[in-house]
Amino acid sequence: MDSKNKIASTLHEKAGISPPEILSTNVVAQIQQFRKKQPTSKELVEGILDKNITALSRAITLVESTNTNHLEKANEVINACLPHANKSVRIGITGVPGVGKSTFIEAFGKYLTGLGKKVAVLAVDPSSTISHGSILGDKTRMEELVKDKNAYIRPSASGETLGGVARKTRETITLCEAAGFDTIIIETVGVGQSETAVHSMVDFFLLLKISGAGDELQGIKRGIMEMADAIVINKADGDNIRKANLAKTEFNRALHLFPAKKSGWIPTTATCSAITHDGIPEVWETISKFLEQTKGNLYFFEKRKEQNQYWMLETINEQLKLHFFNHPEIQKLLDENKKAVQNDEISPFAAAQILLKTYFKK
Ligand SMILES: Nc1nc2c(ncn2[C@@H]2O[C@H](COP(=O)(O)OP(=O)(O)O)[C@@H](O)[C@H]2O)c(=O)[nH]1
Ligand SMILES: [Mg+2]
Repeated sequence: MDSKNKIASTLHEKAGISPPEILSTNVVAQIQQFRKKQPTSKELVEGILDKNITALSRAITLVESTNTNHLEKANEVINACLPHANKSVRIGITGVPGVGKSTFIEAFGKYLTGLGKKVAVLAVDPSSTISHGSILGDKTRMEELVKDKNAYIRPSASGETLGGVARKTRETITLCEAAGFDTIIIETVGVGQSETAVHSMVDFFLLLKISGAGDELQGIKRGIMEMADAIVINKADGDNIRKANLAKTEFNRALHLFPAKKSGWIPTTATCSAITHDGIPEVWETISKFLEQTKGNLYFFEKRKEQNQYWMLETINEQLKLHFFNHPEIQKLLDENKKAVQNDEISPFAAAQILLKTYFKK
């Protein structure tokens, strides 16, 4: 490398040497151009209603932004999209890592686009902020679906809290529906509280399982089984078919021990293989029956209304907390009071009062 290049490269920058002017003017021009290209909320809404995927992706990025200046614009877009949303079925899919969720969604999603449906796949995975990598793994499992022009796959929003990630996914559902997607699939990992959040934004909740060493029910969280509208034993292929059928019987027996659901729907069990596609059409058949029944008894619509109220309250909770904990004075006081509580210098309740009083005086 000659000496001229050395100076031009930021890697070899020496203290006291200002960067070559050409660099900074280029950057400024790029930023200016980028700013100019930022679409207005009206342009975004028009794009979404026009089924323009770039506009949809940009609007989702706006919704996911942690920049408070973007919040207002995001809300404008969502409000304008609301009247065009709602005409869809929202399906939640959960199961522990490795059970085959992504592979299942690839097979199921392709089956649905084959029926002429437009499928959006979203995820609620608060751990993705930490692990970063899981999204890439998922996209390689959904190779066919990624290429399908009637499918749209969006990885989980990242964020500090499950509440934040869940709210963003919930708003993304609205945007996808306005863009003409009629089947929304939301994947979540079978850890933490993310199932509860996803359950409160979907119409149908599907629990994926695999057959284990015989004691199928061990280690399964009661709450998750209670939420499930269907339990599907995946990987029912090859030598596994017999075991999968046994597991199905066991889950079926266990499901009968739960109280009847408000929807009037009796949860079903089935087996499938995301690899051979056996049992995949039957999953859709089950969901169709569920829709017919719950739309017939109006539960479907009531639940969506309830979910809307729930999300209003959740959003208030989340924003209040965020505002409180991001307050500079609170942040300072919080550290001090945490230490004081730890050292038994003040009771937790008294410390909380100091912080809350300071906050509400603002
Ligand atoms: N034999 C078999 N393997 C499967 C099936 N579904 C998924 N797998 C495999 O299980 C592993 C985990 O799948 P993945 O979709 O990434 O699971 P996720 O973590 O739940 O999303 C992968 O190696 C898949 O190829 C299936 O139906 N049968
Ligand atoms: Mg996965």
